[in-house]
Amino acid sequence: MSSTHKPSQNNKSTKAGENSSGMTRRAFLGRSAMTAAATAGATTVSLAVISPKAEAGWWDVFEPAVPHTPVSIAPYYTAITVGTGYGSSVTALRLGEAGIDTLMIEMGQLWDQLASDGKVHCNMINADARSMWFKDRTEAPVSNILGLPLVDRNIDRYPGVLDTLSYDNMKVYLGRGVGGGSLVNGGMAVVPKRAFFEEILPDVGADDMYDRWYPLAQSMLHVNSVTDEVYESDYYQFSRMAETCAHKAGFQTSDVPNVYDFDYMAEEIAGNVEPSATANEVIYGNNHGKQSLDKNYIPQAIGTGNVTLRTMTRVASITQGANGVYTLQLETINVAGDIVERLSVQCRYLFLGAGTMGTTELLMRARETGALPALSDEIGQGWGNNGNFMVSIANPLWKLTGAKQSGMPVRGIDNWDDPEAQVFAEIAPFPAGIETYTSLFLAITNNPERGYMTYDATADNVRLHWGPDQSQPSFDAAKKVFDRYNKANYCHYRRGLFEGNQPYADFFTYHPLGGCLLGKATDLYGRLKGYDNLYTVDGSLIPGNVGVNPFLTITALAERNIHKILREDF
Ligand code: FAE
Repeated sequence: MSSTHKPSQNNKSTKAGENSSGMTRRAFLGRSAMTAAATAGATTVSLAVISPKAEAGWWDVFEPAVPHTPVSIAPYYTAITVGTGYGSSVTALRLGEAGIDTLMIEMGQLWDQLASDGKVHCNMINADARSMWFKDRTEAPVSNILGLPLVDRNIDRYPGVLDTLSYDNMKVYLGRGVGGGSLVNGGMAVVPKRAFFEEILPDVGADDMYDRWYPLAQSMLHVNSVTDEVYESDYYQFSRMAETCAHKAGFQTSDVPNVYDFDYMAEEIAGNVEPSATANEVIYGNNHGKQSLDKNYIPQAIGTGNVTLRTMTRVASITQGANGVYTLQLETINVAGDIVERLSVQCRYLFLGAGTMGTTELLMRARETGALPALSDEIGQGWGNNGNFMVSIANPLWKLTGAKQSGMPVRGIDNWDDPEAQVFAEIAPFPAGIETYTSLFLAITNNPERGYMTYDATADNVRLHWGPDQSQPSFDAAKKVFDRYNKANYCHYRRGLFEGNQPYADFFTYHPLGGCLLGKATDLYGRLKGYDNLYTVDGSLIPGNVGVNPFLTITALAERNIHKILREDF
C-alpha cells in the first residue's frame, strides 16, 4: 500500500473556530451572506414535468427552483476570478483574506434552494431537469442495462448541475454551478505518488507540496477516510468483494480518502439522518454529507467581506487596455438559458479558473481573435484525460456485490508501481437497487498520449483533438490488470453497460487536464506568459495526467501559487 494514498486520520476532530458541522464561523457567516445576497429572486417555476419523487405525490407537478437573481456588481474590482471551481475558490479566499476586493463570476447557479420535492439535487435513479446543464436528456456514464439504453431519460432544459462537452472520440464531464466540479464529483481526494508528481511537475518543489500545500488542501476540504464501521456495512459489500478478488489476484489495494463525511454516512446507515450517498446521490449533486466548495472555501471567501459572487453569468471574452486593466464581457442568462443582460467589468488582476476546458477556451479565443495576441503558442497544448478508463466485470453467481451501494468509492487497486501496467483502479459503485453481479472500476492509467485544442472562429469555440487510438495505452495497461483479476476469480468482462457495448469506456473523462501548462504557457506559478497580472489557477495547469483523481492537486497547487503571487505581485 502506498503511503501517499493514505490520508491523515486526524481530521475528524473539531478545530478551534469550527462549529460541530466543521464549518468555521467565517464560513458560516459567508454562507448566510451568500444566500441572503440573492434571495429576492428565489421562487419556483413550473416546468410541467411529473415529479418522480416519493415526497411529492405522483400527481404533483414538479417545480425546480428558479436560480437566484444575480447580485449587482461594480464596474471595477481589483481582482476577478472566473469560475468557482477549486482553483478559483482557493484564490478568492486568499485574495479576500488579504483585503483585496474580488469578484467571482460563475456561469451556473448557486445550489441552495429546494425544488418542489423538498430537495436541492435529484438522484441518479430518478434524474430530472436539475441533473443536466440545458440538455433534453440525461447522459449517465453507465447508460445501458443488458445492452439496452434504459438508464437515461428525457428531461426539461434547465441550468442543471452536470454538463458534457462532446468532441471527436472524447466526451468531457463537468460540473456547473457555485463549486464547479465539487458539486458533482465522487469526492475522492487522493495525494499522487510523490515520484510521479516529481516526474510530471519536476520544477514544482515537491517538498513544499507534500509538507505544506497538500496537508493544507486536505484540511480545508475536510478530507477523511471511511471508518471500519461504515466499510463493514452492506453499502460497501461491492467494495469488500472486489478488494478480496484483487488480493486473490495478487494486487495491493489502498484506501481512497474522500471529502464525504463518513460520520454522516454512518448516521445515514443507522437511519438517523436523511440519506444522500446511500440513496443514489452523486453525479447530479449530493443533498448532504459532501464537503463541496460551497461548504468551505467559497463561504469563507465571502465571509471575509471582500469577495462578491455573481452567478448565472458567463465570461464571454477578455481584452486588456493600454493601462493594463482587463475588461471582461459578460452574459447573464435566465432559467431558460436566454441572455438577459450583457455587461462588462474591469479589473487589474485576472485569475482564470473556468476549468481545463473553460480557461483554455477563453485564452484561445483571446489569442486567436487578437484580443491578447502575445499569449503563448503553448495554450491549447498538452491536454490529457488523466488516463481515465472504466471497466465492467461480470462476477460469478456466488460473488455478490449487494443491492445497496454507497455512491462514494473508498478503495482502489494500486498497481501503479508496475511499469508494465501502471493502473490505479478505484472500485466504483453500480447502485442499481438490485444484485447485478457486476463490478465497476474507474481506472486511472498512465497514458502519455496528449491531445490539443484549436479555436474554431466560425463557431466561436474550441475543438479538442483526441485521436481514436490515443486511449490505447490505457486499454493495454487496464487489460493486463483485469485479465489477471478475472483469471484468479472466475470473473469475465461484462458488456452491455457502456455506449458501444464494450466492457470498457475510453470515450469519456471526468478528469480533463492541461491546455495551459505550468512552466510552458505560464511560469511556475500560473502567471501567463505575455501579460502582467493574468493568471491560470485550475486544472488546465496540470500536464494531462496526475496518476490519481485531480482535485486535491488542483487545490494544493492553487494554494501554493496564490501564496507566492500575493507576496510578489500585489
Ligand atoms: P471546475 O471545478 O471545473 O470549475 C470551473 C467552473 O468555472 C465551473 O463552475 C464552470 O461552470 C465555470 N465556468 C466555466 N467557464 C466559465 C465562463 N466562461 N464564465 C463563467 N464561469 C465559467 O475547475 N476529481 C477528483 O479529484 N475526485 C473525484 O472523485 C472526482 N470525481 C468526478 C466525478 C465527476 C462526475 C466529474 C465531472 C468530475 C470528477 N472529478 C473528480 C474531477 C474534478 O471535479 C475536477 O478535476 C475539478 O472540479 C476541476 O477543478 P477546476 O478548478 O479546474
